[in-house]
Amino acid sequence: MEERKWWQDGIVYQIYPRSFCDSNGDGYGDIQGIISKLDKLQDLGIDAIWLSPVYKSPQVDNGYDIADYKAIDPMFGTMEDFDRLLAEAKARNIRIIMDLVINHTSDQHEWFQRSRRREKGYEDYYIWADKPNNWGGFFGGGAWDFDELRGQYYLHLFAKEQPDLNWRNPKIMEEVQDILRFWLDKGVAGFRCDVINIIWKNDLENGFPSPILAGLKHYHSTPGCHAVLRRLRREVLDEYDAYTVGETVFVNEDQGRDLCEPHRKELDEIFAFEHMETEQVGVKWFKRAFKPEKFFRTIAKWQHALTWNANYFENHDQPRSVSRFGDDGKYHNKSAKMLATMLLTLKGTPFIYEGQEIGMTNFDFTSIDQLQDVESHNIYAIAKKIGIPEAKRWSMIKTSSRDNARQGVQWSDAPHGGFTTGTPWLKSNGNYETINYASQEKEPDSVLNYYKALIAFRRENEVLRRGSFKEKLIKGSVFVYEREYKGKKLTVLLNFSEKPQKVPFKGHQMIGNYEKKEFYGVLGPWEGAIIEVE
Ligand code: ISL
Repeated sequence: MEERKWWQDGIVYQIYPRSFCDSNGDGYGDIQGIISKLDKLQDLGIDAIWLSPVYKSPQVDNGYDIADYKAIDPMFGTMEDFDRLLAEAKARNIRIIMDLVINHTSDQHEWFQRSRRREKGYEDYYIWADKPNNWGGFFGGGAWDFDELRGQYYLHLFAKEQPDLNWRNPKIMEEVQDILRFWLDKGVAGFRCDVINIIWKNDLENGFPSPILAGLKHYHSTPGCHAVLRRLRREVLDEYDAYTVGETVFVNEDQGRDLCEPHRKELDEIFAFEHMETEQVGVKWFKRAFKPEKFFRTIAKWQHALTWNANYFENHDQPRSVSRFGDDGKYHNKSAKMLATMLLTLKGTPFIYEGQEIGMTNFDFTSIDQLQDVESHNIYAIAKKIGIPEAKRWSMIKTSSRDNARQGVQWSDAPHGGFTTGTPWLKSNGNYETINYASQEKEPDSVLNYYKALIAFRRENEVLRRGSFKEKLIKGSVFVYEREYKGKKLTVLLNFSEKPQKVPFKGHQMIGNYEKKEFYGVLGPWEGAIIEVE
């Protein structure tokens, strides 16, 4: 009997806590809010929650700047709340996966404060230099800032309040192992590892001059990083049979394989980015029209590249998939369901991002002041500085800002979609009266009920959970693939357009977003169907 892990049969649901559900009316989502919705998540049929950071943080990057890895930020609640969440989730067979951010900390972390003061033992916790190199940061601009107190520059690949840890210092390995044990002893199931393939810097040489991430080569998927991952796994994670999924930026298939193929004993899964970048021209701020065919080819390539995939179309950094790959107007319902059909039928673990299961859409902001994201504001300012006209700047932000996915989850048609009874930290989306959880629970034909049906279908269907993947047709807006397990087969047919499409397949429909028993060879607008080919 081949050994199966829970995550090979399971579905993961990502919660971005500050936007999920506010229980106390302060405008920010919190842990009690999450607990109050666990029944709904159980009903949806998920197996695990990946919790974006809830640790103590000054929230410059919404918690991805951690000031204390072993404390809960008061904004989200207390450690008692967290323990209760774990227990309540467990009672519903839902695991909790924590977000592990170990490339950097907050500048308010005690380690950084001590390092600035050159306190004994802490001098080398971060990457200090007398002279900065030419590396650029992920949020635009340079990657170094001067610290007056220490009289040296420090490296920060993200916001200036997020100094990079110095993994060459063996103390960092010790500290992180201790943090892992702290959470694993509580009973968490594993970790989603933030920008994990850039933690180890080979050297601090200048990178080839480039406006985008000069220096990447010097810290991208380095041997040092692989060594760290192997040690974390061997020395801690395996002891708890813990699960890891790495957020691995800019990886090609070879680099991806090296990070997560089983024999490497590093990560269990990776979030590759290539399928999320097919409309990009260099960086996400410059986009061309979405071409489904390119998207399908990229997905198919990665399905073959890895033994096991982490499949996602959304997260807290990406625009909403129905607005991006589907049609959030006339075909909102159909296209959101079609995307669900794809997400839940690819080989690998499906990741659903909060609100995706009701087809939440991109934001409806009208000015930059309504946005909060540090990255959006940085990029907007840089674009202004280099003379990009206002209209273009705004369209860059509109299509690509991370705040597209960060508006409060729309639970009902109450003010602010029922996300909060107070003033939400980020303006709520005006479409909550038509797109919300409560009404979709009642509506048999809703996106939500389709997710539930598909998830239930998948749970009972080992071909979907375990089968191989083979593309059968990739043409224009049509994607057809076959899954096969122990001689049993099924075929998934998708139409990424509102134009009907003829396809050379017929058969009995098992499930789909158009109600029918037989599939006769024509895909309707935004149709997604799973059939047994005759
Ligand atoms: O936003 C992005 C993708 O379009 C990236 O540049 C993103 O910053 C990168 O994927 C890293 O993301 C992760 O680490 C960041 C944090 O801001 C993101 O929210 C997190 O997912 C720094 O911790």
